[in-house]
Amino acid sequence: MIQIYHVPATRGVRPIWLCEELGLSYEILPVDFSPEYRASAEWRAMNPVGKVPVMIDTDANDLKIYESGAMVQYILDRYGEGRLQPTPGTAEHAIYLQWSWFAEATFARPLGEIVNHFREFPGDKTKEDVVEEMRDRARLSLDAIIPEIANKDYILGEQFSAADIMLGYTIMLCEKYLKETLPERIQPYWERLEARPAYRAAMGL
Ligand SMILES: N[C@@H](CCC(=O)N[C@@H](CS)C(=O)NCC(=O)O)C(=O)O
Repeated sequence: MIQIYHVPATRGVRPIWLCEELGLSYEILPVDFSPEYRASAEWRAMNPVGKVPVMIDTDANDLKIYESGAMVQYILDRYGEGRLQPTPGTAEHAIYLQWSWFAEATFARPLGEIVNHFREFPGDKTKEDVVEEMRDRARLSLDAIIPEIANKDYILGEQFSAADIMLGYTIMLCEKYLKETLPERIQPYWERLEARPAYRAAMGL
């Protein structure tokens, strides 16, 4: 059984969305998201940097993973039976990996900095120029996606893949943390993703 320690609408959405797409059973274990609990010895034993999500696979010696992208890749490789990713070692798979990593390492990073900034410098201490720089970086990542989805339904082509799950979560963050609506040319892609029953289930919608 895959267990996901999760806080609603946070990165645990990615492995949950994937389990829903693949029809795998999983269990959600709620986590107290307060800074105090995440700094506790109990939670640091689960995740040494105090973040969520954490995944345990009880069918694999209680294997524990605490990076959402690694969870997605593990679930695909162990339980996916070839679905939702190209064949490993091919050029298509390299592009799939690129977008999966891009989603978290490049695209989500400035959005995470916005969240951190508001937490560390609330109210009058907020440095608008820092936040705006992070918004610009996120906009640049959105711009990088636009030509890729111009003539296709999903990031790899006509087939939905787990790279769309990785990107979809980050686009959802843009909706929350950029002040403006998403660029018009991203909208059809995003509407396609957010309409998926598996996404809606993972978000509790
Ligand atoms: N790269 C990690 C990022 C995890 C992460 O930043 N999680 C957020 C919630 S979505 C969190 O726990 N934030 C609390 C904090 O950073 O203090 C992943 O993809 O799992």
